[in-house]
Amino acid sequence: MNAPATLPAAHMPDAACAPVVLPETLSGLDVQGLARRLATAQDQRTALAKVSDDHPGMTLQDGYAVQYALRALREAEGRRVVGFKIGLTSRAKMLQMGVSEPSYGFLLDDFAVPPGGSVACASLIHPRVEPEIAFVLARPLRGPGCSVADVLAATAYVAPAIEILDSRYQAFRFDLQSVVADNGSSARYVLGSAQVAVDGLDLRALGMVLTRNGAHIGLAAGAAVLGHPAQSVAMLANLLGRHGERIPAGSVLLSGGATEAIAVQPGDAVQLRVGRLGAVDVQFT
Ligand code: OOG
Ligand code: MG
Repeated sequence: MNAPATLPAAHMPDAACAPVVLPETLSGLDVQGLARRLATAQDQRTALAKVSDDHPGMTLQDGYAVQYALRALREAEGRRVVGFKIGLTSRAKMLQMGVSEPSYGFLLDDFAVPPGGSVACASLIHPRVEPEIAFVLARPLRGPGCSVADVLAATAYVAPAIEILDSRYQAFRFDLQSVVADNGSSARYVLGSAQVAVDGLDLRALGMVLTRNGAHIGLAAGAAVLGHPAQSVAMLANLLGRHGERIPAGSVLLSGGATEAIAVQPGDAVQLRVGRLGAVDVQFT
């Protein structure tokens, strides 16, 4: 594995500047109330009806207004944003969730699970795992106008990653505006210890093999994610750029599940192998 020459301190991005996203149809009071409702659902592990049930006119921008309010609540608790995830970037995921557009969310410092670590199912509502390719940035990225080449040039390294989702909505049922409000079902992630530079690596052709207790539960190639996982990161930078936000150096970026997400339960041992990036494991108790 060709280790990159200089590595940023992972999980220590330089100062992020969270914008305020104004709602379109919701009142400021609604936005704060929904953000608190979602934070409480997460803290108390109780599933809610999707937020658009009570606000049928709410738009995607309203969803992001709630997500940014949720982020402000978490930051006020002393938690730090260490990166972002983009989701619903593969056909498999769009079909599974009935949503046809990518969306992004933030990753907090305490979402990170060490490779080989364990996650208590009781700490979550109904966890699912996804096979992903993670990017860690050496340099900041700012949309609009970010391309695959810009992403690859700004990347310190890539690593295999298992994202652990946990929708705060009953039965993982939602529409795009509701899942965006719920921070894209973000809960935990496990980054493999491989730190592979992208030079000479064709991310599209990397095989991704997800197993649970030794049995195959997902098979894909990097190209399952928008044709190229770096395309997905470019889209993330461009979507964030719309809200005036840049992605700081050192950020961890999850490019999206390459297969359907799979439900897990106590006793499950999950492994993801990604071509030359090696393997990452997580246990559920
Ligand atoms: C929404 C999050 C999707 C991905 O990688 O596609 C996601 C969900 O399916 O709950 O993280
Ligand atoms: Mg994901």
